[in-house]
Amino acid sequence: MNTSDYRPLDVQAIREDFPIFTDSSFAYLDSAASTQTPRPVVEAMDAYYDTYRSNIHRGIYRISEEATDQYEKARQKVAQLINAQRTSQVVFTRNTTESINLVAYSWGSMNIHQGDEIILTVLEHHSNLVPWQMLAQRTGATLRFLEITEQGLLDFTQLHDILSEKTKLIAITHVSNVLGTINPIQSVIDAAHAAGAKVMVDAAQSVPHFHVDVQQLDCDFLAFSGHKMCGPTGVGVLYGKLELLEEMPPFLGGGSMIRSVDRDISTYADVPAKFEAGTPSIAEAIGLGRAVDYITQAGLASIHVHEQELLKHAHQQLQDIEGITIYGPEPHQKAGVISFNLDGIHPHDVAGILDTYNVAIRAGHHCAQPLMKKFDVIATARASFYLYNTIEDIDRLCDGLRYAQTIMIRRNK
Ligand code: C6P
Repeated sequence: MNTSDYRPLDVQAIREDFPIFTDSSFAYLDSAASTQTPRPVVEAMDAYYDTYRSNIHRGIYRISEEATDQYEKARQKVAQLINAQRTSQVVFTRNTTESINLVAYSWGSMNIHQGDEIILTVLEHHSNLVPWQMLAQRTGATLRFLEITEQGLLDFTQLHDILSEKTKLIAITHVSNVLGTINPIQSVIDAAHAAGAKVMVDAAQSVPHFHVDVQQLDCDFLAFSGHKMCGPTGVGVLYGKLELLEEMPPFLGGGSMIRSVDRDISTYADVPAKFEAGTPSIAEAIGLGRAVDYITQAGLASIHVHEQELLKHAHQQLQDIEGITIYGPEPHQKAGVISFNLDGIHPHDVAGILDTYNVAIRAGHHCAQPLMKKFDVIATARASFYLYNTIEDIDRLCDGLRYAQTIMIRRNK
């Protein structure tokens, strides 16, 4: 883990940037679903709407040039964040889901054929599963799955059994959104490349939380969402190796993605424009650029260390609650997510009662139904952390869980 920019976070100062935390008793513990937005990000988008709102890449006038400039600067910031070699390797999409679908349709239609194999893991979010199922159904390819150990760690030893010359792609999440497990993706990428396969990394839960360096990893594709890293909804990122993006056909056709258009045929723009058909999410991309500044100023290593402290405290405190089952590995093997269940109380009831206690968590299958089946549960409760969370938030969660237990015992009498 790169710790070069580590310094302790000033969490109280950070919280002041988020108007929602004016209510200091509000414990927002659902950042894995979507984070809160700091004022500087909202202000950057307001500045676009108030002072230079216009379309990009087409206007020959001042405010349109300003909008184009800010949009492209946001791309540069994202490229720097993940250490992409070139800015053009960053494609703006709507979210992680769209980025993965883009690869499944575009790269998949050229490179996946009958009899080919795609390796996934049982930890995948539906966004990194369903697009590959659809591709397999279209092409006659087969999906193979890496399982996990009882502790919720990837069973890496299996990879060598299922990796073969038939494997064309491994699609793997960097961090599980349910268990928080940090997967050993460097080893997976190295093994995949040795076998001639490409790797798509779902980085929705990693890029916001610690340094991710695409050149060091040597991954072929990587996807993440702006709304999970203090940015707005409606903008996401696809990173790809340039030679792959260049040979891939477009995903959506329309304006902005063409070089020239005739009645029967068109030629296409260079990457990334080839993959950005139509008017993009301009304000949102600008907001994402500001969000990248925001989390970079806080320091990705600082965010990671802070989340580790919260996780350790949460594990210690939650373990003391009677009838609790915690899913997933030890804090040092995961990012800021903790899933659990309380004996005899449905996780939806847990979340509902916690809401009355001013604590927001997520409950459900977390768009990871195969993983729920693996643990033989239909749902879990999940608390997830980010740079603005405090030890007090976790203590409030634990108090709220005890409160939920007393209420349910009373109700069931
Ligand atoms: N997980 C959660 O509460 P989108 O919706 O496209 O921005 O992100 C999809 C996605 C893909 N991969 C992982 C690992 C994810 O965690 C998510 C989103 C949210 O866990 C919403 S279901």
